[in-house]
Amino acid sequence: MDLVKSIRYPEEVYALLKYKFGGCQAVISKNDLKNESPQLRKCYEYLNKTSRSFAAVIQALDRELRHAVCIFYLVLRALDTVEDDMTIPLEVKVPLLRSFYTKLQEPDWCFMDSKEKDKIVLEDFSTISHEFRKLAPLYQEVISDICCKMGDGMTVFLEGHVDSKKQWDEYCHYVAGLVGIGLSRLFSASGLEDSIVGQDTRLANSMGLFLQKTNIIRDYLEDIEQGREFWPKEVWSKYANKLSDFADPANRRAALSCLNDLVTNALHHVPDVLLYMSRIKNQSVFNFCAIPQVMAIGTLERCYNNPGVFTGVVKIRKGEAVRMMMYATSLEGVKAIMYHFTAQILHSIPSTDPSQNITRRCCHQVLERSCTDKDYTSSGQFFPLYVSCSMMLAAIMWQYWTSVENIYHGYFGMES
Ligand code: IN0
Repeated sequence: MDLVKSIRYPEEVYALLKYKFGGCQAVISKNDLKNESPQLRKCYEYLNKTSRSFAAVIQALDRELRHAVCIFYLVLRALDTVEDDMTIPLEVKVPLLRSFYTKLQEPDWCFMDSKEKDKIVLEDFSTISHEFRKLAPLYQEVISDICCKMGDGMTVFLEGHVDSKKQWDEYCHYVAGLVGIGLSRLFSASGLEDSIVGQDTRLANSMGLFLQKTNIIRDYLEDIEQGREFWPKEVWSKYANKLSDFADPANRRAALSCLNDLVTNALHHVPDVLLYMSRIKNQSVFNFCAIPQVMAIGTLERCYNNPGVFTGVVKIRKGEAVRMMMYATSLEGVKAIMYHFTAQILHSIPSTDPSQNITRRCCHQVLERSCTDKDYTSSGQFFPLYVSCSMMLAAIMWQYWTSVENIYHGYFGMES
């Protein structure tokens, strides 16, 4: 199906085929777990269960970092699962979030009352905490400190709404900025990156804020349906009386104005992201950091001025994602991607948009910082009909091949 969706985009078809036929190894190498303990293997199993695509990027990290980041990710996923679970009463949830970091030191601690899809990380927390205690003390300190701060911060926003823009930054700092700060400290502690990467918390925070703000913008409908309001009131109240009004097609223009206002807010983090990326020296760390950031700018561009945000899920095509991932392996590549999507936003600013001047100014700032000789622009060429038909045939064979492969894996649990 992915190939069919990209059929009109030659560069994406090429990227998908190249990726399938071994190109993925250039970005994501296989992690050999044969010699690792059963508990650590279980942790990687949970990692793959909770996030298939991101798990691959974690496993491609150089050895000294891979396990620490895997455990960090699972511990964060456990904390996040507690925060998200609306079936846990507040009298249980608040003390649990606050004391969560102490559970890392309790060999038998687990939590069996969650109803969330990733509840396994809480139910088998003892396996994760066992591996946590085997990490180098420096890594343990970073993970524990971040969990302590994040758990505290999460309790401030349990009512599920955000008022001012300052509060928006604060909420995103707790759930994502702290992740960036923790990861950066792990990178420096591993010796793979200079100490400045771990010390410059402002830049590390911006890395997380850019990702989380993009998620919040994209997830408008899903959050509204679950009674959560993560779009800041200070912004949406300029355009509506209630945040949920944007879901009504009668308020389309106001909804788009608010959306564009928030996309502009998120875009302001891009210069920090580029500066952070320019300091990363290790190739595996670079890919690990760059992939989510380029996905975010792609998603943000897709969301800009798009009514689809208020009616469903706005997503980038798999072909587009793979193409970006393969391009984002150097600073010049990341700059080219940022430049491309920012230029696209600049060209689609409506002449009636209330934030148009700020958006234009911000886009120009990003374009200035991301100027490079490399070009990510697609050729814009479409295939002739006979080529499209051949591609379609190839796509059908691909689908057939993938389903056979899936059945094979289902039976034998083999990796391709
Ligand atoms: C992440 C981040 C992440 C990766 C690399 C560097 C980072 C620096 C600062 C902050 C976060 C950083 O990346 C993941 C990406 C991810 O999970 N993508 C999903 C797709 C999606 O749409 O959710 C996937 O399945 O591929 C991320 O989003 N978060 C995250 C969580 C833990 C860690 Cl260790 C790293 C979540 C969040 C809230 C943005 C921090």
